[in-house]
Amino acid sequence: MRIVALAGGIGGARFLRGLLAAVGPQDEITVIGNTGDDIHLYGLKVCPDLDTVMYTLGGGIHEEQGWGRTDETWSIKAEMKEYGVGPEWFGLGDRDFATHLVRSQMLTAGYSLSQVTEALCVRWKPGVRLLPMSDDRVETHVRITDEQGTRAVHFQEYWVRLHAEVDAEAIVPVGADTAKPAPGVLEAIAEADVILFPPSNPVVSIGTILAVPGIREAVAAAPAPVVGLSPIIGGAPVRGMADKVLAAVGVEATAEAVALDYGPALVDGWLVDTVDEASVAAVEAAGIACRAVPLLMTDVEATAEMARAALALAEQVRK
Ligand code: FO1
Repeated sequence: MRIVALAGGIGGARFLRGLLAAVGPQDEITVIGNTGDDIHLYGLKVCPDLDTVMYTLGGGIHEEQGWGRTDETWSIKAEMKEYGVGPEWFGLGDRDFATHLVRSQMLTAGYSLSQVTEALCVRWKPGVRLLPMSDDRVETHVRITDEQGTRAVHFQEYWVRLHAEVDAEAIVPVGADTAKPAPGVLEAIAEADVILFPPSNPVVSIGTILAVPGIREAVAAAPAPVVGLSPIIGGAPVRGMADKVLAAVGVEATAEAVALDYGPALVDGWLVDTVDEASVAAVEAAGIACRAVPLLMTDVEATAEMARAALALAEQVRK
């Protein structure tokens, strides 16, 4: 079976680990990763979501943190601080730096981000084909108003420095409107047997991938069933601050509202957590098949069970 999953960072990566445990060796998984969180620092290109997927599936992730490398050291960051060079709020460790150096060196030499990602995966062997959503630069910016007035900040500044404590007034994936899907993205979607939306952020992760012209259309037109898993449980994000960015796009932070926002033109099936069982009828009434199953990714086996439920629902809604 050919499975395509659209994925953001921590939530997406943890779901994919469960998916890999749920499928067999004959199944092929293509992951289309969000690159809207990418940030350029010290002349280096940092791709947090691609790296989180790569490290998580490749066994190099810092498990408790969910991002960055295990057994990390921080000499470079300390040295930068001595030079008075920031940003201090963004934690790039020494081991992680190596990834950004290799990536940036290859990009400067003329390789595309998809080629670089493939090369990095030779080391990490994530067990999936990891494709960036686009080789073109896309950067999510967030409009906020604070004591400095109304301005746009990079998504990482909003998320990491400001902890999403200021209201997000607008979320703009800068560059997405002219970006092209990376090679292989549209083909993978068209040829998939199942398309999954993991419990990633519906606005800044899945939403940004869908904002690349052609991707939303390809998913909607794909013959494969599309099944999503709610990132919202009991009215709150499982992790992260998805509710803050959902408010910016006028969507309530409920499992039902997120399903309806994707809509029946895009998703055929939707999984909510058992605590949200009461929303199943409303989602089904909107034309999306819905089931309530445990959606807490407490360990790999619990996550594999979620993946099995998503694949089973896909079979039930197969056109
Ligand atoms: N998240 C944080 O909360 N603080 C950090 O300092 C931080 C640094 C960082 C460096 C590399 C990387 O790949 C991820 C990093 N993250 C950090 C995670 C990241 O900000 C977000 O969780 C994702 O972009 C959202 O998917």
